[in-house]
Amino acid sequence: MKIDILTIFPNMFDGFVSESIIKRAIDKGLVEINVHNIRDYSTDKHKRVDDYGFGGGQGMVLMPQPIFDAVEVLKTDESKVILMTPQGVPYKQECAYDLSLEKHLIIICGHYEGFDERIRTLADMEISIGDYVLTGGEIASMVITDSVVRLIDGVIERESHINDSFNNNLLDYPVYTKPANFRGMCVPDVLLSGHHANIDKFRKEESLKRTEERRPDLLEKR
Ligand code: 6GU
Repeated sequence: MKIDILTIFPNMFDGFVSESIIKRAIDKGLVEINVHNIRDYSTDKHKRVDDYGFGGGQGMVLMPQPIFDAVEVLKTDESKVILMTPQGVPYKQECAYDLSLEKHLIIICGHYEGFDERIRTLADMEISIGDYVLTGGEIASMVITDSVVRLIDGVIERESHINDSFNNNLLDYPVYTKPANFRGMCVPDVLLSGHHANIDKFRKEESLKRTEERRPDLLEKR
C-alpha cells in the first residue's frame, strides 16, 4: 500500500515513521508512506498556503490551490482521497479494515481555523477521529495510518489482530505475564492450567463481562 499525507507540518511525522511497527512495515516494503509539505505546491511567490476567510472572523483558512495541485499530481485511478476534519464520519475499526484493502490513500490534513470549502470536492471521504477538537488533522491522520498499516497482511501476525478489541464489537479479555503472583495479585488459575478449552471459555466470558460493564453500547450493535 502507498499512503501520501498532505500537511503544512511535515516534521510532525518524523517520529511516527521512524519507530516501532510502522517503521518495520516500511522497511519490509509492506507500505510506502510519503509526507508532502503542502507549501511545496504553492504557486504563490511567498509560498503562502492560507489566507483570511471571506466574510471575516475565524482566522486563517487553507487555500485551495496548493492542495488541489498536490492531489492532482498524486492521484491515480486507484487512489482514495481522505480529508481529516472534525466534521467527518466518526472513525471505527470497521473503516480501518476497509481502508487496509486499498492500494493508495491520499490523506489531507486540515489545519488552522479551517480549510476552503472547495477542498471538500477533492475528497472521497471525510473522517473525524472523535468528538473533540484538535489543532490540526496531523495527529488524526497518524491515527488512521497506524490503525490501517497494522492490518496490512504481513505487518503483524494475523493472530494479534483477530482478537483485537472492537472485533465483533467486544473489548479485549485481560492478559497477564510473569510472575504468576505479583504483590499478592495472582494470575487466574485457569490461565496456568494449560487447558485450552477452559482458557478459551474464560476469555470469551471476560470479554463479554468487560464489554457489558464498560461499553454496553457495543453490545447493542452485535
Ligand atoms: Cl480529523 N481534525 C481535527 N482538527 N480535529 C479532530 C479531528 C480531525 N477528529 C477529531 N477531532
